This record gives sequence, structure tokens and C-alpha cells, in this order.
Amino acid sequence: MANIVAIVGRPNVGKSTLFNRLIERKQAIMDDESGVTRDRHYGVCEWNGKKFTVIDTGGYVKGSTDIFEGAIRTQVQQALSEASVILFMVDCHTGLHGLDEEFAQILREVNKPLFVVTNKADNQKRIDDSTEFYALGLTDRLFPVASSNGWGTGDLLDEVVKELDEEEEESDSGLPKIAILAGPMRVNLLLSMPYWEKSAPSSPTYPVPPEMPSTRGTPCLVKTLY
Ligand SMILES: Nc1nc2c(ncn2[C@@H]2O[C@H](COP(=O)(O)OP(=O)(O)OP(=O)(O)O)[C@@H](O)[C@H]2O)c(=O)[nH]1
Ligand SMILES: [Mg+2]
Repeated sequence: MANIVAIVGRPNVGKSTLFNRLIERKQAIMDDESGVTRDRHYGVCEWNGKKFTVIDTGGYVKGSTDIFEGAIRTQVQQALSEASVILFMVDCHTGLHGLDEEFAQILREVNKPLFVVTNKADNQKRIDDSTEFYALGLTDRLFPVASSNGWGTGDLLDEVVKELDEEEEESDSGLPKIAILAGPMRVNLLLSMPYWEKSAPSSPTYPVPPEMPSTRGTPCLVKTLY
């Protein structure tokens, strides 16, 4: 199984801030405003020689009829099913929130290694206040961190990598890749894309290398999807 760590939690707790720190890039948008992340973001983290994929998700709001919040819920469910380890992020500055409790109910049904990450532990008082999240009854693996400056993230990662497979990632990026070898018409049909040119610029189309085996028809494209 691929080594995938998903960061989930209610809006505005600092999921994207932790994600960016883990992948050491400012890839996901971080903001004071809630609901900034709407899609899943994938990146690669390496810790103690182990490479793994990290997923940043949108802030989960249960039961809302808002169309965007509904879409975020779907994205979060997908991330939970892909993940091998789950980081449930909460905010120890705001304290235990009703949405944390609602999300905890969902996580109780997911049988995967779980860590509660109490973010915004910027000072000793907040570190101490983090213990209130034991009341969620999810796990005793609770880690106060300050994602904005990285405090505590090393101790968290030390434990997270223990849950990951030893097996090395096959690709350099660690991201899932699908190669499709076929004539353009067939692949376009499969992907419901009118033209290769209209596909995402980040998923390039390559000419078939000469050493690739031929299929019936005229194989001419290898597409790598991220
Ligand atoms: N004080 C403090 N603020 C932080 C910390 N980590 C993140 N923040 C702030 O919290 C706010 C929300 O951060 P985001 O990373 O956008 O939060 P998010 O959970 O991804 O938010 P959504 O995408 O809306 O769900 C931003 O203003 C961050 O700067 C931290 O360790 N300490
Ligand atoms: Mg975000």
C-alpha cells in the first residue's frame, strides 16, 4: 500500500500551513478566512529517510447544504479512504469546537492509524490546553504543534513514519501516476477530453518512447496523470 498521510479537520485550523511545512513549499493557500482550501492537494514529504505523500484537504463542515461544503466533504472522504495514516488537526487556541466533535464521529468509523494534531500551540499555555482534546476519546496519540514555525512537527513525524511501510516509493515524486498507451481518440474518449491540448498543463503528453511495446492501431501518446 502507498504511504499516504492525510491532514483533515474543520476549517481554519492550519491544515494547509502544516502541509506546506511538510512538503517544504508554499503550495497550498493559507488564510485567516475559513474554507480557503476546496480541493485535495498532494505533495511529498521525506522524514528519516522515508518518503511519503501528504494530502491537504478542505475544512470539513458536517450537514451543511452549501454546495462548496458538500464538495469538500466528498474530497475529505476520498482522502480518508486513500490515506494510510490520518492527521486530525484541531486548534488549541480556539479550543474544542462542535465541528471537531462532529468530525471525530466520522473518524471513529475509519480504522486507520490516527494522530490528533493540536495546532497553534505557540506558547506553554496553549500546549497545556491541548490536553482538552483527549476528551474526544479518539486516541492517546496527541501532538501539540505550531505549524507556522514548525515547533513540534519533528516529534509528530517521528511517530508518523513508524506507521508507514518500509517499501520505497516507486517514483521520484511519490505521487500516483497512470500511464495510458493508446491512440489519441480512445484515450480522449476515456478521459472525456476533446483534445490533449485542453487537458491540465501539469499533466504532460509525451511521444511514445521507441522501446515501448506497440498496441493495435497507432500508439502515439503516453499520458501521465497526476
Ligand atoms: N498562531 C498560529 N496561527 C497559525 C498556525 N498555523 C496556521 N495558523 C494560521 O491559521 C490560519 C488558517 O491557516 P490555514 O493553513 O489556511 O488553515 P486551513 O485549516 O488550511 O483552512 P481551510 O483551508 O480554510 O480549511 C492562517 O491565518 C494561518 O496563518 C500556528 O501554528 N500558529
Ligand atoms: Mg487549507
